[in-house]
Amino acid sequence: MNDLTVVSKSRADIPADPFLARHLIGGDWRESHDGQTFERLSPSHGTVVTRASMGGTNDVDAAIDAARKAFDAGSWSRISGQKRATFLLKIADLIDRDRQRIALMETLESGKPISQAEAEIEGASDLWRYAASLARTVHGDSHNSLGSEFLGLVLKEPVGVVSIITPWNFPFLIVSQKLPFALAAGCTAVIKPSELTPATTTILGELCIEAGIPSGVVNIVLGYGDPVGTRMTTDSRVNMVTFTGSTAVGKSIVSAASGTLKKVSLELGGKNPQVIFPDADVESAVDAVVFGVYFNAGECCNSGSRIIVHEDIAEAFIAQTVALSRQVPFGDPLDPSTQVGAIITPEHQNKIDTYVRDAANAGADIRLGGGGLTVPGLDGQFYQPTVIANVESSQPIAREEVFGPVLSVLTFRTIDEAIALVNDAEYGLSAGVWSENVHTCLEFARRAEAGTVWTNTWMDGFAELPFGGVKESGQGRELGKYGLEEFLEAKTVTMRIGKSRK
Ligand code: TXE
Repeated sequence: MNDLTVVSKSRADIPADPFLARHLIGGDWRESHDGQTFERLSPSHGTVVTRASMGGTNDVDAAIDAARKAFDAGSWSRISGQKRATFLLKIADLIDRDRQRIALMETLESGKPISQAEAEIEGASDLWRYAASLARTVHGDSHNSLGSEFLGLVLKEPVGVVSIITPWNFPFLIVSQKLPFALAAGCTAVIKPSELTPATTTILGELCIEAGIPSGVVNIVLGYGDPVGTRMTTDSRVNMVTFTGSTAVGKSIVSAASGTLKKVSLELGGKNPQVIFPDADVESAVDAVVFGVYFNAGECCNSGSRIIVHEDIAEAFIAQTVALSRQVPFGDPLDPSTQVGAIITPEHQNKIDTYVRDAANAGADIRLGGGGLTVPGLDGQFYQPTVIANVESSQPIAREEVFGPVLSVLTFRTIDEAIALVNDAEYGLSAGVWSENVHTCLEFARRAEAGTVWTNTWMDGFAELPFGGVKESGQGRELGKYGLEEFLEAKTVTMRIGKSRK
């Protein structure tokens, strides 16, 4: 069992009845047109925790229709930023009020530790507050250097109806990285959460209604990528799709949306490197590496799963990482001490294990973990914290998103070699550098192909700072003023002063 710190105590927090999730369409809670439903089993406790309406094309069509009508009527798009901000602030307060209920459902559906779910909900309400502040900043430019006969105005207008498609790893946070920014811009929305985690987005819909958001501004359709997601990307009444999920589905969304040339914003996967130079504060680096790879059981686009450590300190670094990994409380997600919870589905657990087996067969050296584990008293899937050394950059475990608590370790000798390894990747979401030399950090930050570079830290995020990737990690940015800009179009108004003499 590798001497892991296993938390097996199961608490009796699971509600007796499953959460009932329905579609939110035009301000009404609706069953599916054809009455179909689906269930979500808790990945840690094996009980049905949610029963949800399963959307079909009729349901999506109705939701898009409601969002389109609300946008065109101007009940949201044409009110002042100050009024929109008031609604967003109210929703933030309601999220705070209900944070325990939301966090519990997030944990029950996703298997993440309850402490991490609580932090996620807190982070989400902060995003709603930040987006409220942006709602009052929407403005364009004026150009009075066009000669005395002309004045130019650039107006910023809402894109229109936005389809929001989200994954299961941070359901509440990710919808909050998109929806409040779209609303701040004046857009209306149709949202589809992952079929694995429909509950907390439904709760968010309840809070939007309670806050008094006009009917049709926020719509939710539950169900699968096909047909719900595909319809949301092809319908001509939708102006933009914002998606977080796998690179494969991201690519299919780009081609599906191209039929109507919708704007598409994508936050996709990552295989994020952290380079540890010999002059690094190794204790802090080990601490951050262990946090960065096991957080959310590694089911995290920002997982720091690819360590590139200088060969002089590699063995000591690996030994310390393994020792600290053994102490990470792992098991029952409902226990407040747990830091690594369950894996989202049995299929995903198998996928993680296949990556690890294949790496071992290719000669990599498993220093810790390397398999699933039954946690006493629980009925779900758990994967042991795993550390793998002697990994080559060409191997799938070093290039592909494992999305599990699995750390791959590579080594380097020179900064050029380290940066070549960092950039030898299809992905480009985030990268990290550990060194006490500011010149090394800055050189790394300039040369790493990534949307975010962390220096001497990992995974700190702020509402003010943009987030997104380059290469196959996506396009567009969330958060910060850039997150608002995604949902705005520039309109040029050219005004002639005096009579036209053409
Ligand atoms: O994601 P999908 P999955 C990565 C991670 C993971 C892998 C698979 O590597 O192992 O993706 O996860 C909806 N048109 N990430 O299968 O399928 C789907 O219903 C429109 C990275 O769960 O991409 C869900 O709502 N929508 C990641 C959402 O897309 C479609 C987060 C994401 O599902 C669709 C999650 C279609 N054709 C997984 N097909 C990150 N960036 O953090 C599916 N969907």
